[in-house]
Formats: sequence, structure tokens, C-alpha cells
Amino acid sequence: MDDILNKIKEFESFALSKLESVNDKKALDAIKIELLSRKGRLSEFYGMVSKVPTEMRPKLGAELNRIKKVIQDKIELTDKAFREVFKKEFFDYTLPVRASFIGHKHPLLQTVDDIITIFHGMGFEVAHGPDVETDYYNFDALNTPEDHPSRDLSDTFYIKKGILLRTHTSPVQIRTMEKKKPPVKIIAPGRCYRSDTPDASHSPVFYQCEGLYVDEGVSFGDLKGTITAFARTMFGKNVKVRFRPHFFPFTEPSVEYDFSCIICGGKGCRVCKYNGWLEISGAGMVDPEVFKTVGYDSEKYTGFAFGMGVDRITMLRYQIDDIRLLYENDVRFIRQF
Ligand code: 2NM
Repeated sequence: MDDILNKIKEFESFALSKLESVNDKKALDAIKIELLSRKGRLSEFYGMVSKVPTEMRPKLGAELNRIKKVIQDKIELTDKAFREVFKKEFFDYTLPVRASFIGHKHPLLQTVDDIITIFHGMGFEVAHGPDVETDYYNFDALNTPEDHPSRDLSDTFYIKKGILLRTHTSPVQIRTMEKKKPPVKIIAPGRCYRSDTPDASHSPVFYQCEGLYVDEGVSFGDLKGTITAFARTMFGKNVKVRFRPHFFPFTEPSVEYDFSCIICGGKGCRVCKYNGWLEISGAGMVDPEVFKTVGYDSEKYTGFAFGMGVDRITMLRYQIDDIRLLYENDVRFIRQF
């Protein structure tokens, strides 16, 4: 009996030293089979239990169970250590990279770019001016009467007396005409500000792109042709344009212009409120009073000017139904364009 117990002790230290020196998962699996499988070393010892005297059997059995547990625990511990190392060191080079979001231009600025490209093709240059203006450039030079409602504190953001946030980009046209003799052929894109309460179609900050063409012999026909060419390039060759008489202090005659609905083609839908036309903006022949102010000879030169709402055009082309989405800068919205 002592002989067997000694052999078992020997086996235990042999098994533990073997497990101590193992250094990969495959070798560990092989040792596990050698020691613990049904035909393994430990099984052989269990086979001896029935061959020793009855009173010895419990002691031998208990000893074998103890060793079995020691070996199992050591194997489990070693295996766990291997798994940790694997997790840390293994890098799968075949995994696809995680897509990263690359920034892009805001949809409004994409529209500004497209408008610029179209007018550049018709010979217009881009002009810029300050967002903070004087009431002279924003109103007086544009022939706006002293008592005109657009000058009201409730419609215009004043910084202080005589200084305001421009309500349109027309001051850029005035500044350009002051500096340069005709021919002048420019568009003025930029931010404008009006003291409006925000709703689905109003924002206190918005984008405009105004145009101006002054030279000898520029006619209302040129204005119609320019606006129509823009409409067809921007929204497709079947778009129709219509002009309705209107009034602006800075143009005479003045018009508002509409495009046939780009959603339904003019048949009538929710976007055009079932009348087939979309109001775009206003335009007209520059009033001689404006030419007088900038020192142009209105006997020699004529010119047309037009406004264009960049927000409205962006909303139509992407079918956005609330202007506020364009100013909230929620990336979940902006990422879609
Ligand atoms: C509009 C409509 C009609 C306009 C006029 C001028 C200027 F400076 F030449 F007189 N700039 N822009 C104009 C004319 C703007 O927006 C609805």
C-alpha cells in the first residue's frame, strides 16, 4: 500500500512539473489527455483501487480524488492564462476597418457653390461684403423710404443707431457699383438677418444670393433669359418660369418670379400647394435713383437685379420641409447630404 501511495506522490509531482513547463495551448491539450483521459495515467491508478485490501480503498480513493482536483485546477489556470495572452496579442489583420465620418460642406453651402457655378457659366463674378452694415448701404442707397416698414426695429437687427445686420445682400451690389464702372456682372451670396420668429419657413438668419448686371443695353428680356437659364440648369430643362408684376423701392419695373413645381412638374402637389408654381424671389430693372446714388449715368446704362433665396432652393432640391433644420447643425441631419 505504501508503495502505491509513493508512486501516486511521484505521479503528482511529475504531473505538476510537466504542467509548469508547458508553454502553448496545443501542448497543454496533449498533457491533459496523457494525465486525465480514460486511458491516461490517473485512470491506471484508479484501476488499482479494487486490487488493494478493502480497508485501504477509501484512503487511496480520497488521495486520487485530491490529486485529480489539483491537476484539473492547474490545467484550468494554465488554460486561462493562455487565453488572456491570446486576447492581448492576437490582432486580426483581415477585419474590415471601421468606417469613419469625413466632414463635408453644409447643404446650404453646397447650394451656394452650385448657384455660383451656374452664374459663373453666364459670366457673373462673385462679390462679398460685410454682414454688419450701415443703414446707408442697407436702405438709403437702395432708395428705401425713411418710413419703410423694413427699417423697423421689429424687422431689422440694429447693433446701434445707424449700424445693423444686413437684411439682404444688396449692399454688396451698391459697394461694388461705387468702386467699379460698368460693365458690372456679379452675384453676391451670403448670410442675411431679419428679426423674424422662427417657424418652418422663417429663420432670423438665412442665405441669399443676389445678382446684378449693368451695361449699355441690358434689357428686361436679358433678365428673363438669365433667370430662365438658371432655373433649367438648376432644376431641369422642362422647368417653366413666370414673372408677376410687383414693387420694390430699388427696381422699376419690379417682378416676383415663380418656377413650375419641381416636385410635380406643375400638375399640383403638397409642395406647390396644388397650384403648380413655386414662388422663388423678386427681380427687376435697377431704379435710376439707385444709379444716381452710385454715380452711374442712367441715360447710358441699364441693368437688372434679382434676389434668390438659397434656403428655399436647398429645401426644394432636397425636399426639406423645415428651414430650422438648416440652422440647428444636428449632425444626424447634416450627414444625409
Ligand atoms: C431683389 C429683388 C429685386 C436688388 C437690387 C439691387 C441693386 F443693388 F442693384 F439695386 N440688388 N438687388 C434686388 C432687386 C433684389 O431681391 C428680392
